[in-house]
Amino acid sequence: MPTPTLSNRIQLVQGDITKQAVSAIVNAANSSLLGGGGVDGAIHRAGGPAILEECKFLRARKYPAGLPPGQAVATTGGNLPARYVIHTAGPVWHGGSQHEAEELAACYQSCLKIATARIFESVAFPSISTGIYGYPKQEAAAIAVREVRQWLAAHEWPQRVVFVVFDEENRRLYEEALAEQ
Ligand code: AR6
Repeated sequence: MPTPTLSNRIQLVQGDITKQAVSAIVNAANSSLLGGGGVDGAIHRAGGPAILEECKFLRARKYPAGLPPGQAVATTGGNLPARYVIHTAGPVWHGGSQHEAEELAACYQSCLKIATARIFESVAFPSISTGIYGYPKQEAAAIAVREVRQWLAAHEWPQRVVFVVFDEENRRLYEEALAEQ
């Protein structure tokens, strides 16, 4: 079989991340790990109570002060088509001077690190921080694409990354970021 090129290993899909049949989907969570709105709410609704149970356990045992910024942790995918959920808490946008870009990049790296260590075949990412947390979408897309490309160039696993965008604007911005760099 020919070696897949980097661009073959990255896909862009517009739709609902909870429907993705991948090894793991990433949740744009918050440090409490106890659920919320946006994609976090959608994942817990679709995945059922097993995800929240594991999140509560992790919160109590491993992260009593909350999941630190830029870190990630995996749980079951419950009833989702994806076997696992990787939870990460993106930065809240405060204008860009409070290390938001570094923190967002760290989120992507931490999720990918878990995927590599656990030999996940495929991972789907939402556009972390670009909803309720208010991160400018164009900058966030550029960081997402840059971090995933760098990681895949250096690691065999995950073999495939899917960017799942919800809205038309993000779809266009990711298309541009993927075409550009
Ligand atoms: N599939 C894919 N993308 C989605 C979906 C979905 N089902 N639903 C929303 N998006 P957000 P944040 C997109 O607000 O900005 C929660 O309360 C959405 O259009 O979900 O990181 C958490 O608990 C946007 O582009 O996450 C935190 O408190 C992107 O997902 C806080 O929100 C992220 O939007 C995190 O805020």
